[in-house]
Amino acid sequence: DFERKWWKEAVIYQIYPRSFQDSDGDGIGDLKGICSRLDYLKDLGIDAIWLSPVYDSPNDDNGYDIRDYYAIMKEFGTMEDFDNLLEEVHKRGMKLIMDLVINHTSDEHEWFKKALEGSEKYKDYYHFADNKDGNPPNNWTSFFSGPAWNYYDKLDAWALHLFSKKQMDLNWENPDLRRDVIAMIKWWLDKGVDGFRLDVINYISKKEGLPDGNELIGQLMGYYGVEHYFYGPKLHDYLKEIKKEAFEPYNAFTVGETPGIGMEMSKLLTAAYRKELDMIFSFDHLETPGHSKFDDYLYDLNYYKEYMIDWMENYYKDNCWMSLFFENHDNPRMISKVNPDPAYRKALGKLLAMMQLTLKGTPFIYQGQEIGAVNRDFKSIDDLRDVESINLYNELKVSVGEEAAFKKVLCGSRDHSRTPMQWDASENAGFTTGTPWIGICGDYKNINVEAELKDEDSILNFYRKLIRLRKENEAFVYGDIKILDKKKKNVFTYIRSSKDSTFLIECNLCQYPVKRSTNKYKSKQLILSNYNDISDILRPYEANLYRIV
Ligand code: ISL
Repeated sequence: DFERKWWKEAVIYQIYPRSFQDSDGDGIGDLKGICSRLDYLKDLGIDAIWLSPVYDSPNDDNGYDIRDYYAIMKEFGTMEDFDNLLEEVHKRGMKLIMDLVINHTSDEHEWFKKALEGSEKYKDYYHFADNKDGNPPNNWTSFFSGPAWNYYDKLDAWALHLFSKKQMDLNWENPDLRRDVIAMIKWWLDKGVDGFRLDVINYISKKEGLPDGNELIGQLMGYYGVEHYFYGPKLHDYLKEIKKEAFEPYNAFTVGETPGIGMEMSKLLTAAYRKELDMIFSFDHLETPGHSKFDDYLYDLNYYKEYMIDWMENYYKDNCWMSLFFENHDNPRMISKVNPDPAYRKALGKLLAMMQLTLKGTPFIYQGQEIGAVNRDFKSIDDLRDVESINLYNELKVSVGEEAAFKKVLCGSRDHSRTPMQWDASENAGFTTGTPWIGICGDYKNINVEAELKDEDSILNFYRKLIRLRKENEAFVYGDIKILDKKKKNVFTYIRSSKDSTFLIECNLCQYPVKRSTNKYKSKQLILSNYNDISDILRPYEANLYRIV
């Protein structure tokens, strides 16, 4: 039996503010724009909104490089706009979750500027190391290409950045830094925000002395040093401290972004009695084994099934609660990863919705996912904006040439999911009256919110129906889950049940017809399907939801 919590029952929607809705014609989404779309989200059935960072930032990594935690990015509006947004969200009975980027700050943050001016106090807020022989202090590499160290002439010292050259890692060993971060979190909680998504929170504790990364691990992963910080020695201590000092007194919700953590460590981060985080994002289901994000391959949903069986059966045992997601602002669109053939877009988009909203856990829908958005047809590197993509391109082109480099970058570029939200068929898809900061997807005339709302059979309306069903039936939230025919390839069948109802879900995970295995359940009533009728075989990506009567 699970303790009831609003965030277990909620359907959460991620907004990437830069690309959601522009209100002033500068081509960049903003807070007023978000405000104008709240009724759409409420109507969809959304309970809580997670906003990617809206703090003041020079935008080297679109707001994940924060210059001032106490100010709003000027392109997005003012603090007044933020307060107004929060009020409007609450008025509609929804909750607002902020992004908390506390592994690093921008190099333009005043702490870092003071450090560069020579302040010993603020140098200790970051990982500075004196220059010894002209080489970086260790072999760690950045996730966004090249070494993880910048050299600063004036100080004759190096400073650590796991991400871009302008995202400087904070030194969590320093109690003053922790005190300042906690005060900042409380400042936002005092405003009334309901919770946080904690950016790469599992990276905050680094192994003492910052030793060299293992050569083999580095080669295998493509990054050096990860083993010294992805699950650092003081991670649990720091999380317990923030929870006790900031989150708990406000009853604030937290979801940690924790790449590479695996199930057992996830349990240690989220088991309720440990008082660290409420949920985490585990990413291992986003690529099939042996593949990474920039590989050119198609995702086999049988792996998703395998992964989910494991988590459904083993994670919940220890009183943990799972987040369910296919997309976010760091990944290409899931439909395109599984099958880019447009003939399957609709069935596949609905199949993904079916699994995400009927498996056990809290669904996070990423903007555009609900209308079945697909990857962009970028034509050249000039169309891309993301620092990760551009750095990778520049690194790769030296060895493989421009064309091959661009092709590889396109496989995994984060820009696929960062193009503007497609609201209608008007110019610029209703996103802006100006020139969008990144090109609009060419398919917006067909794939947009207005058209999908009108079409009873659309992916969007499928989401709406599923969300409603989830709200009306506790079986989908707190109910048990039992997976059937685990070994049967290409079908994913499971039962959700609570005291008062039992549902059967059957999915075909591939583009070919497969034999159905649910005929033994005689007295069932079809509630929702991505096909119009029932046939004796399961058609490509067919997904059916029945009530067992
Ligand atoms: O997308 C990735 C690289 O291919 C991931 O490694 C990603 O960088 C990682 O999951 C951390 O993501 C978060 O922190 C980054 C930021 O760029 C991402 O947008 C954010 O979600 C640094 O703040």
